[in-house]
Amino acid sequence: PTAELLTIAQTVDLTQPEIYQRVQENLLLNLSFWANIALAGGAILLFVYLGRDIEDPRSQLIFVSTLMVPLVSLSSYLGLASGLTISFLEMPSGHALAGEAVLTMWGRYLTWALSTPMILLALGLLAGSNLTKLFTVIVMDIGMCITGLAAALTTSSYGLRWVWYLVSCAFFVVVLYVLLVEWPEDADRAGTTEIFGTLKTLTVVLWFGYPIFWALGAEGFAVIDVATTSWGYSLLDIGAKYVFAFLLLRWVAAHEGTIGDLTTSRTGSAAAV
Ligand code: RET
Repeated sequence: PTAELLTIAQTVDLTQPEIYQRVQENLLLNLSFWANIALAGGAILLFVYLGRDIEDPRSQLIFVSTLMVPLVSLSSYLGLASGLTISFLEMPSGHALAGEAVLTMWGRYLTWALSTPMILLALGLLAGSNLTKLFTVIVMDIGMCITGLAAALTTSSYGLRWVWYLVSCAFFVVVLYVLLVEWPEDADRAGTTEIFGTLKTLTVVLWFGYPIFWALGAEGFAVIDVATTSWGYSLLDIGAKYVFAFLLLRWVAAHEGTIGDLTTSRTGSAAAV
């Protein structure tokens, strides 16, 4: 059978060993999981090394938060590689693959709810955000991931899959607003404009790729196959997590003082945490 057929089944009642077997047989898909597991392992070691001498508590918090990203990622991809967080779901009528059981990597959407808030916490601390904005951006982001999960798991109605998708997009708009409008002003005051600007652009551009892949992949219009979609997400992950984290941590390690000053000079900011 071709790689495409391995991601489509006659029945949704596949056991975990059967799902695992199919992942094993789809070399491209399996490779996208293990490449990311290896990358996460390497990143964890590198980040611990980069952060070894940081003493300022706020800078340490940025480090811990950023370190959580590869830790969550490793667990997320392990869930997929083992077949634990993959299901075959029968697509509702109206969908391009209606009536067929399609491999759905729902573990991705679940673990984004844990990894993306860490990225935003680190960015917000860098920008000198207050607690209100931090809270807002993080809960909206979790809302985006969970409703994205709901979109992927809904099998009762094709239309409702897209309703969930739109709800998720609405949460995403709030995240974008804070990133593009609120935090740049805070970063100006905090003296972190340049690095914040770079990371903001990287984040906004790459994060847009996720809803696009969702819409084009098997969850949405099914114009690209499951393995290609999976590689798409994996490549976006590399930029949105690892390039992001590396640039951030390298900067923080070199400018601990700038972050530390925020703690003492700006009362009422998230420095309180
Ligand atoms: C979904 C589908 C529904 C609409 C929207 C989405 C956005 C997802 C995003 C994910 C970002 C993930 C990252 C992971 C790194 O660990 C859920 C795909 C708006 C923006 C950065």
